[in-house]
Amino acid sequence: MPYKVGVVMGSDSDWETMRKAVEVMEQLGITVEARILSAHRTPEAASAYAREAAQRGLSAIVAGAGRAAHLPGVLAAFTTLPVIGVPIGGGPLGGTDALYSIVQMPPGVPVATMAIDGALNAGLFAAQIIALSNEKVHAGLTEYRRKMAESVLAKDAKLQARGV
Ligand code: RP5
Repeated sequence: MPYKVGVVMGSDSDWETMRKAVEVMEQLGITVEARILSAHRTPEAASAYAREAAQRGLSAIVAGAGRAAHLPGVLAAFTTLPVIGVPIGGGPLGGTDALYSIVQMPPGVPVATMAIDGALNAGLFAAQIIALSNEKVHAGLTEYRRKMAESVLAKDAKLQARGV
């Protein structure tokens, strides 16, 4: 599979959330690499990762961070690859700090910001980018949607049979 996505998180404590992005992309047959890089504590390693990402063959970067979550924006500053940001919940402000830090990028350097703890959607969004030029991933996403609809309809059928 020629397409590779980088999943970067600010701390190992972000993994339980970010693993959802990794898992859904792997289910769709996308090669994923995961890294722990901090915008504040390892700024040089984080910027080097973003600078080298395109030439290393990455198609997109999913970046999750909590609190003063500058990681997605810093990565976006060093690459023109699409960067998808995941605000990690928790902490005294419940993740709204991370959400605002990630979503309010200045004009010219976008980060596609997901919901707080929205790592699953981040993985799916990266897959949708790859699906533009990869029929296998496109077919996998179509099947994912079909199964999702099927499961909602099955729940509805159960409710209808049981009554309210
Ligand atoms: C942790 O601090 C987070 O969940 C997170 O990702 C991180 C932010 O890292 P720095 O870039 O501030 O080091 O508590």
